[in-house]
Amino acid sequence: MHEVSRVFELIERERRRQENTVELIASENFVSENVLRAVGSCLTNKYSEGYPAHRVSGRCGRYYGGCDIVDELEEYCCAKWREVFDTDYHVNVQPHSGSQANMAAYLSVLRPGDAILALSLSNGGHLTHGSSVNFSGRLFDCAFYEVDGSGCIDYEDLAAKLRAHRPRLVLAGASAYSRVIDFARIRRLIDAYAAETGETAPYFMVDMAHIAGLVAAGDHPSPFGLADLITTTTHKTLRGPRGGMIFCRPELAKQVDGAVFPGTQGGPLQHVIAGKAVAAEEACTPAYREYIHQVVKNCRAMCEAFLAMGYHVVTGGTDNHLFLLDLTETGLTGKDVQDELDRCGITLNKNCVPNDTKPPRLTSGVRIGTAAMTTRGYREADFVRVAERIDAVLRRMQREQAQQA
Ligand code: DSN
Repeated sequence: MHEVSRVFELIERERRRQENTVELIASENFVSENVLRAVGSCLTNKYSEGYPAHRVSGRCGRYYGGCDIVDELEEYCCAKWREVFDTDYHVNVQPHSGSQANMAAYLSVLRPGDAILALSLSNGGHLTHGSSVNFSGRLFDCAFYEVDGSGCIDYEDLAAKLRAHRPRLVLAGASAYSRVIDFARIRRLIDAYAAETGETAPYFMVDMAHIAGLVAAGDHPSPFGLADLITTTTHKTLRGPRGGMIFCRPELAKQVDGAVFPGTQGGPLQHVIAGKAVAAEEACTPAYREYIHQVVKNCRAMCEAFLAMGYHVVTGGTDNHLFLLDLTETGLTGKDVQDELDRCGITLNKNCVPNDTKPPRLTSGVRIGTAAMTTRGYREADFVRVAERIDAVLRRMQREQAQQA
């Protein structure tokens, strides 16, 4: 009993922290009461390894009794997500996270040792896109395309590296990139490469975890119809519970399902699948589309405020829900700024900027996102005020640094 009270005391403290801080972490959001109810429901008690029996013909169904209701729930969740993205792609809603979704997506079409081409982590990519310290870099032979001098994806570098590395899978997607990713252009580059070499085209995978909400609302070009495999998390701009999903062309359905279970996971989390289904219901509403439009408008307004105050923003602006402040000229590290803003009630994260000379534990930049505070009702003027508050903190830090020198 004592331990239980301690846990709820900590949850209450975290609830108050979330309520009383300005949340600018680009990958976070605040879920609805209904998502919380679903995730905290009795579904957490249920084991359901396998898939609804009739889902993929020839598959085994579930390995446990009592699954009729969760079968219906999982089918419903899949149908709603297809509706959100207006797609006939197959979807698997069982991945426990974005990393698990990526792992299963890779293993559905690749063998260990196969080559992958992805955006480098230091230029906005993700740990699971081939970093040497991650399973992806250890299992696969990874090469990376980079950004150009303005910080935008260098599509010519991508084309050159396709030829140099002959990957079996090309990955697009990022966790710190503020511009539109031209999925159609990457598709064309892959097809041109295949036509030129006479080889089978590499698989095209998109990890749309950050921008999935924008894709759903029509604020970012869709990868559906272009990519073979699409992974996402459900908790960022999609504003659902923490988790992952994989979409794929129907002909890859059996491989993807097998790579999730039994390939990389055991029992699915049906309480989280229920939360994902609620998030999908919410994402189908006009109110959600309005919300995402506002996220993008807020981000642009805040970014322009920083530019007007003389700050350097990577790529010079933003098209989505986030941007990167390059602090190099201030002499401050991303870590010091993150820590100081934490003390001031503003939460964000340090982030590498292109060609960063500082190590990842320090960095020369911070990443700023508007999804969470837009959920809290912030509009353009509120974000401009937050930018001014951050500016005041950064100026004070610079003064203090100059006095210490
Ligand atoms: N760690 C997440 C982010 O903050 O972008 C991505 O998984």
